Amino acid sequence: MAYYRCALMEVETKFKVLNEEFSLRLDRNPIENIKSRLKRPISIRNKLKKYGYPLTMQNIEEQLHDVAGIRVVCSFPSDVYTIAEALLNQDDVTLIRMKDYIKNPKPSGYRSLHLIIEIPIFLAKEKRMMKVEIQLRTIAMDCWASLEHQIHYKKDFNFTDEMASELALCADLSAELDERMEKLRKIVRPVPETDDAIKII
Ligand code: 0O2
Repeated sequence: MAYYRCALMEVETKFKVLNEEFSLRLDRNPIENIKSRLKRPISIRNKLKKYGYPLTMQNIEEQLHDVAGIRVVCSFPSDVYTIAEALLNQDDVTLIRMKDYIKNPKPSGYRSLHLIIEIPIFLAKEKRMMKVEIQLRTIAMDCWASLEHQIHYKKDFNFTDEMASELALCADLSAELDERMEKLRKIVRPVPETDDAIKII
């Protein structure tokens, strides 16, 4: 777990550096907040069991991608892609998997950009490659996901179709909020020409 903690420190620093740089260039903070967490031992055990793997160090490293997780909450949808691309352009970051639940939301309405990356951590006598799961989302996406997590996700309650539709409708409202706020941002703070180099994925 100490190695995963080191990997979280590395990735968190990368995001803080990017936020610092972009806030100078854009005159606003593209990252609202960053939260990191290590998967609890009981959740590690349960997930391996669910996939049918015995609890071994090798299986934890090879079969689980989310032992170390970071959630990056951005201001606007375009910030999510700008920050993700800037991270993935770094030469010590290897993309293992990307799932774009913003372009393709889950049936529940869940939206976020998920990346699994591998980065090196440098110890006294060795270099280890570590996997980290990153969830990037906007404030509106985070608001929906946090509330849905409390009332529905993995909860042992028989949700009716009507209740699920209501949650999906709330997700649509949060997507509309993102869209409208982004439109306003573009009017008030158009991206400076010097930022043309920042391509959207
Ligand atoms: P928790 O409680 O947040 O830790 P894998 O993780 O690779 O085995 P999969 O299907 O590839 O499985 O993962 P997925 O669905 O791409 O992403 C998993 C994580 O995304 C979840 O972690 C949640 O944090 C978040 N997530 C996915 N779907 C939903 C959703 O419908 N609602 C909410 N609120 N969050 C979601 P955990 O470990 O499942 O849960």
